Amino acid sequence: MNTFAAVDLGASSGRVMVGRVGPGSLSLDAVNRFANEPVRAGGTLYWDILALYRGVLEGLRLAGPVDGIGIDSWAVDYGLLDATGTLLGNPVHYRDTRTEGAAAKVAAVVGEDQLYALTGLQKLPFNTIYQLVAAAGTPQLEAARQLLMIPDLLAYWLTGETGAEFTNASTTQLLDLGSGGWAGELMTALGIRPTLFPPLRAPGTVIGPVRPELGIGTPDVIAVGSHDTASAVVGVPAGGDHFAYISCGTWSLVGVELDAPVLTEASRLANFTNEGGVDGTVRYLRNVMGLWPLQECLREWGAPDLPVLLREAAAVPAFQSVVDLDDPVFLPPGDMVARLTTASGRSSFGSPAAVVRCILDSLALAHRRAVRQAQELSGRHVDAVHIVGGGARNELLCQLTADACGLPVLAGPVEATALGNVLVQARAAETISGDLSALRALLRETQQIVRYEPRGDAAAWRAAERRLEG
Ligand code: ADP
Ligand code: LRH
Repeated sequence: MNTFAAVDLGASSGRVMVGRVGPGSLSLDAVNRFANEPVRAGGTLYWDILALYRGVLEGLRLAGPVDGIGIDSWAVDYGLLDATGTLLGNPVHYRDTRTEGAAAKVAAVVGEDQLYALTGLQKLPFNTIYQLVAAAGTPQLEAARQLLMIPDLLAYWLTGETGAEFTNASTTQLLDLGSGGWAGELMTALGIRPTLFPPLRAPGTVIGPVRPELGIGTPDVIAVGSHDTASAVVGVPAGGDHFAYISCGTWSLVGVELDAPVLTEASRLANFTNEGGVDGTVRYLRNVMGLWPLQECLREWGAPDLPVLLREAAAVPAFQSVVDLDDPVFLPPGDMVARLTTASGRSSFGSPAAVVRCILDSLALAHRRAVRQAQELSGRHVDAVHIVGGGARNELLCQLTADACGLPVLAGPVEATALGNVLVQARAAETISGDLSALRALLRETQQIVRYEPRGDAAAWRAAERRLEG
């Protein structure tokens, strides 16, 4: 039996978890959970990276002696280091508006079809490529000597070692899908210095021991699927390959796992992405707005009790309002109820429960569309949908997703990301062995999974979808 610490930073909260792993056994306990609260200062939205690092250090202290540490976080964001290795300012939040207009600047240099052929990535306004183009010419970027993605930055502070873990690097839109290396020519064409990017490292490689002066022992930090969604997909307890997954938290990442990318024009136009997965897999998926609108409404309402609100929402009649959650109007923080009201065409929702019902009906519809498109575009037929992440606790959403997709939903684990993180460490440390299907078999043996059968109201979902496309 070995013990591994998983540092998992989501957009809504961070946590340090301890996984105990042996052949045939796997358990996970939270040792520290902390809020992830972005800060707006001087008109820019930042991550509070030092508060997150403090939460990580406290968690690692509480975890006690471990055999390894793995770090994952949300994608696309980065910190810049100067020539002395000092962080140049706070990392900017991907929901900051600085990237407005950056996509047009990139498109003037490289066509969107060319960019898709090279990188395989969906066009999200906040991809690292657009953030760097938006930051061009700033003194900060001029002074930068190294760019580290968020998990790589934390690993650097823990070990002194720099590098770029592959799965998260694949979300920058600066990685060449064909060669698997940095797309140097693309960077140069866009005025981004290729020397900013450290060498790539694969999940499962040892980054280095923790620096003794941190006072938490000297366990190895091990590269995992450091993009949280890559670790979440490892943590999907599926048998076989005929499954779709929804990694459901702040975002819903909806897709299938493939051996090779899909780079067709139809795929590009549907905005499906080919992100790098663990063990050379491709995470063929689409970003759906997820529980972000709900999180923002809860913030606006002063954090009411979510389970109570969800029970009330379950009693609200279905489809009173549906909105297109793919609309970028929902991306920035603030005024979420007003934006939902406008999009719904109503003058008001009447109650928070009605707002929540609108979000969940709409999210289930978006899940339905993405699961269907993932199958059509990839040719992979699926016979079940796995929901992992915090959204797996939302019974109403799981049931609505089963109904909308006309497929069974298997919900859980809630902490799939931390489990995927722990499993990749445990395999690297040779505590366990096997391919992804062996790791998933261990999850099925040890983790609680709740099954939701689709209820037979397919016509109502088709009608709601038509109303939305309308
Ligand atoms: P992220 O990694 O993006 O921060 P998580 O996977 O931690 O997100 O999921 C957070 C979401 O989980 C919240 O937005 C909330 O909607 C949902 N959630 C958390 N607790 C509950 C609960 N008790 N019942 C239903 N949903 C919950
Ligand atoms: C989910 C996630 C997602 C990215 C987004 C920025 O936490 O990593 O996969 O697209 O954050």
